[in-house]
This record gives sequence, structure tokens and C-alpha cells, in this order.
Amino acid sequence: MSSILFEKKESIALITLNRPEKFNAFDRAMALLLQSILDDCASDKNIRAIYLTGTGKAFCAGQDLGELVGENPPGFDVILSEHYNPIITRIRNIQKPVVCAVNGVAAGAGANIALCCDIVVAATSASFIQAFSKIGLIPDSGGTFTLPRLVGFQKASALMMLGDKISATEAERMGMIFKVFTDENFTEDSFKIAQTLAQMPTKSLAYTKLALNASLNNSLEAQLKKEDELQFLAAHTKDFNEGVQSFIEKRPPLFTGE
Ligand code: LHQ
Repeated sequence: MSSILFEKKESIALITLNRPEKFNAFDRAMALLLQSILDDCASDKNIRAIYLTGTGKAFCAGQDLGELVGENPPGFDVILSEHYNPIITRIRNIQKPVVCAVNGVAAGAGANIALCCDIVVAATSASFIQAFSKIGLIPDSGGTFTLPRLVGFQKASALMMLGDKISATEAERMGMIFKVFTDENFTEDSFKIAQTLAQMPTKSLAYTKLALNASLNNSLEAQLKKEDELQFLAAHTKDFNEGVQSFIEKRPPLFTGE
């Protein structure tokens, strides 16, 4: 059985972390596989949205701790530079929206991979834990960049130092994630977001993502310039034309992602 299930459905790439007995923790092979799946999604023009979730009780428990004490464990430098960092940069740079459907506990690198996605939703029973301090590590996988920007510096410090597990509802309340859906309807409700995105003007979503990425470090002046540049590109897409035409003609738009 593959450690990640990968399916393409209705212009959506459905990626399911699949080591349920290890709470979908990553070993090297699984981390490299996720990178190659994301590369496939990036280059496939038919894919217009990505939906990332997990099998079983957990979304992902981060690094497979068993691998660290197994035979020939990968070095720490390799784990970050070859496993997690390339996953985070791929998710942030891919020109398509990534929905993360956190179906259960998200811990360590698993939490921070989830939090770097474009739209993060969670099931009521899901939870988030910056588990690193519990085992004497520091938060990685972009967590020290992402979390303070989502919830503020003080809350991020406390969550990362104490390593408390917080519920999906608390995560939503503090702005860490977008929404919580009931366990019963979680798959359907979360997948609907990907279905909606896959019908939208893909390039405008990609340029929105580029603008948001740039905003993380830009001055207002630089950001206004970035919006100028990207709006120019958006205005030259077929989907912009279709958006305006369909509005004038009072009909639903049919966006093609071009
Ligand atoms: C696991 C794991 C796991 C293997 C649950 N590995 N089996 C970067 C730099 C370099 C090196 C290190 O890593 C990193 C990045 C990181 O991600 S560091 C952080 C690594 N992750 C953790 O420290 C989390 C460890 N797991 C937990 O704290 C708990 O399992 C959580 C809070 C996720 C879930 O707790 P429970 O609901 O009580 O479940 P459980 O502890 O009973 O786990 C269920 C099973 O999953 C169990 O297997 P078993 O055969 O005993 O039933 C665990 O061994 C396995 N599992 N996490 N990371």
C-alpha cells in the first residue's frame, strides 16, 4: 500500500497521507513522494485545485520518530533540507490553491505543513499540536514563520513553547485555520471548497497567492507595485474576459483556467 494515495478527480488533485498505523507520520520515502506528487500537480494543466488530507484518525503526526532510531537514520540536516523544506516551498509556490482538510490530529511538521496551505479546514474532532518542544526540538517546516503571522507572536510563542494540544474549534477561534466542519459531513464539506476553487479563474487565484506571499515581507509601496503587476496579468486572461462577459450577459461564468 502506498504511503500517499493520489487521485485526480474533476480537475482536483486528491492527495491522502496514508500511513494510518503511524498516524500518517512521514518517513523519507513518503516525504519525497509528496514532493513528486506536488510537482505532478504543478505541471498538469488540468489540475486546478489540490485537496490534501489524511487516512484514519490522524491528519499527520509529523516526522516518523521510529525512523530516527532505525537503521541508517537520515541526518537532521537532510530531514529539513531534503524532506520538509521542499514540501513547504512547493505548497507556497504552486500556482494553484491548496486546501488542507485536517481530518484528525496534526502534530509537529504535520501541523506546519497543514498551516502553510492556502485554505485550512478541520473536523470538529481534529487538533493541532506544536509537538517539537516535547521532544527537545524547535518548530520547523516553516512554523516559526507561519504561526506568528496567523495567530500573533504571543499566542505562537505559547503554543510552541508549551506544546499544548489545541482543538480545531480553538484553532478556528484564534485565526489559525479557516473553518471547522462537523465530523459527519467533514469530507463532503471540505471537498466542496476544492470543487468550488477548481471552477474558479485559476490564474486569478494563482496571482492572489503570489500577492499574498509577497505581502509577508513587503512595504506598502512594494506591495502596491506587486498588485499592479499581477492585476495586469490577471486582466489579460481569458477568464477575466469571461467574468466580465458573463456578468453583462447575466449568465453564470464558465471559467477554463486560462
Ligand atoms: C507515531 C508518531 C510519530 C511514529 C504517532 N512517529 N509513530 C524535524 C527535524 C528532525 C527530526 C525530527 O522531526 C522533525 C519534524 C517533526 O515533525 S518533529 C515532531 C515529531 N512528531 C511528534 O513528536 C508527535 C509524536 N506523536 C504524538 O505526540 C502523539 O502520537 C499524537 C499527539 C500525535 C497523538 O496522540 P494519541 O492520539 O494519544 O495517539 P498515540 O500517541 O497513541 O499514537 C497512535 C499511534 O501512532 C501509536 O502507534 P501504536 O503502534 O503504539 O498504536 C504511535 O506510536 C503512532 N505515532 N505519532 N511521529
